[in-house]
Amino acid sequence: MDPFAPTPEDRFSFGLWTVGNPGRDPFGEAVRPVAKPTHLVQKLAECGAFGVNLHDNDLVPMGASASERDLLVREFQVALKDHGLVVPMATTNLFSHPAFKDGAFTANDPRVRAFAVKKSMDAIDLGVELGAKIYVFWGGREGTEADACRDPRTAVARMREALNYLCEYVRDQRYELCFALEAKPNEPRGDMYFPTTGHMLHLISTLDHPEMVGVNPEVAHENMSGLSFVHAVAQAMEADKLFHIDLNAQKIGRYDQDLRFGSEDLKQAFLLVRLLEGTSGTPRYQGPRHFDSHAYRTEDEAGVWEFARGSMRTYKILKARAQAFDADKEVRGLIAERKDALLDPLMARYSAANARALRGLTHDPAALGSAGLGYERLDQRMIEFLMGVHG
Ligand code: GLT
Ligand code: MN
Ligand code: MN
Repeated sequence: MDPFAPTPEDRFSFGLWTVGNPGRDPFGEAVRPVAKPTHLVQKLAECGAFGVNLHDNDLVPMGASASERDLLVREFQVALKDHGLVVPMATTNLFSHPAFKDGAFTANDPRVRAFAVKKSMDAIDLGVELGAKIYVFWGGREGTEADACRDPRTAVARMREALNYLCEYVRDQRYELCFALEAKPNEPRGDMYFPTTGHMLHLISTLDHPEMVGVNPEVAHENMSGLSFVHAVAQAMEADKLFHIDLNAQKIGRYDQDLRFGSEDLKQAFLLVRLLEGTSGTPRYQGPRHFDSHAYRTEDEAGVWEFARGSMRTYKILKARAQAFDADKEVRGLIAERKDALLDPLMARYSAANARALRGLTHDPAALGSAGLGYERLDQRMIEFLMGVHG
């Protein structure tokens, strides 16, 4: 049996908009036909994914009548059942329609904000009907080019107001649903509000129901800012706020590339999988492993499924490499946590007595600064595990 073949326990998911991406970009037309959602469900199941995620309009076009909507939803549900796929996450498209050109929840026109909240309530109903337990908010148009158009503090307040409103809606409906906020620094807007996962984490702490809301960090988005994605994810995990994750790849400083997971910066991808899978003994991330990326524009449909299989395969190979790395005796020795019977209790918490005792100690900064830490050795060993030399 292929040890890297995906299983439902891996919890791999793709968006309809990812494997359904026809390859359109700002400079060129679609290169692949637009596939039907039911076809994508069938093909994803064949590839070994467990879940499929969607925006409201990936399934139900804007302006569809109630009966058209119901028919599309029924067809989709039959396909899910026939092929054994679930919908772990759903989201609203609040960025494609011209109505959202000035933002959705933060737009200056109250009618746009009202429409965005109504569209979100409808999309939440749809997501819940399909079984989604996680609802993502990516504010694709929440930002500016002409920044004088509003005080940025107003944008923050409007975003909070909309999220509070929608949390109350979910509670009122007694839905079992949590929200995950996705940050991005720029593109499609010149500057976007809440540009990083850290910004989102703070916003969450100011909401009426912070317990319902977490984050959905995306590799490419944090990378676009030149920041460490692994650190952002770790901070979210430490705060129990990693509700969802968007896996892909990205070269730093470029446009949003949404490349196949692991196809760039393998070291970061390795450290990320190690963190998510808890191979060093830390708590494991329990949510879906969602791939928010698409096949190269050079590909036909066969290339799309090659891309999907490759994403999952790379994840599983990296997981095996991380397990081998963390089981290595030398590595364990190099990263073993040092305990200090005197200092640890003294430093655990401030008290006047502890501070006095700390002041009474003699420190030898020269000795502290002179010893090497062995991190060259550690990092090289990691690279060798990553390249498959050991384990
Ligand atoms: C869009 C965006 C992604 C978001 C999706 C969810 S839509 O493809 O680039 O990062 O996660 O709204
Ligand atoms: Mn994303
Ligand atoms: Mn992206």
